[in-house]
Amino acid sequence: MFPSDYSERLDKVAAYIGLGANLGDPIEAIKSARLAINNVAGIRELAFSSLYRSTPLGPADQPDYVNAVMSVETTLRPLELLRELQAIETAHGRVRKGERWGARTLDLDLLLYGRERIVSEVLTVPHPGIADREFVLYPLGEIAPDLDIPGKGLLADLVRKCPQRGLEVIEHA
Ligand code: ROI
Repeated sequence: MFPSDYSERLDKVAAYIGLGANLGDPIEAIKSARLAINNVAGIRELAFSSLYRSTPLGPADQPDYVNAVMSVETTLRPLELLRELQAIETAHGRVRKGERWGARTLDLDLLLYGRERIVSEVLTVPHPGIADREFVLYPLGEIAPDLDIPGKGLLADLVRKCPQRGLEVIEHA
C-alpha cells in the first residue's frame, strides 16, 4: 500500500454508505451512526433515506433489520473512509467474529465511492451485494434515482428487477 492512500485528498467525492442493524435498538443505532458519520472530519452528509424494515438476508433465525442509505461528500480516500466506518461500528458494539451472515448491532457498508471500482483484500467497491439487495436498492433509489452504478447499470433498472421481500418504510426521511 502507498502512504498516499492515507493522506487527505483535496477533491470532493460523492460516496454512498449502507447502514444496517438488527440487535439491541436498531433504529437508535442507525440514527447514532448517522451523527457519528457527520462528526468525522472530511465527511459531509448530502442525503439520508427513510428508515426501512427488512427481512434478513441469510439465516432466517435472526430479527428483522433496520436499513437506510446515506450519501456523503468526502475528502477522505476509500480506505480512510472504510477505517472511519469500521471505528464507528466498533464504537456501537459491533464485534467481528468471522461469522458472515449473522446478526449485528451496526453494519456500515461502503457501497459506492464516486465512479471508482476497487477490488482489494479489504474493500470491494461497488459493494458486491449492491445490485440485488432490496434493502440497499430501494433506499438508494429514494436519494439518487438517476444513479448509474459502475459495472452494474442503471439503479432504476436494478430496482425494477429486485423483489421487495416485505421491505417497508418505518420512518420517512
Ligand atoms: N439482511 C438485511 N435485511 N439487512 C442487512 O443489512 C443485512 N446485512 C447483512 C446480512 C447478514 C447479509 N443480512 C442482512 O450483513
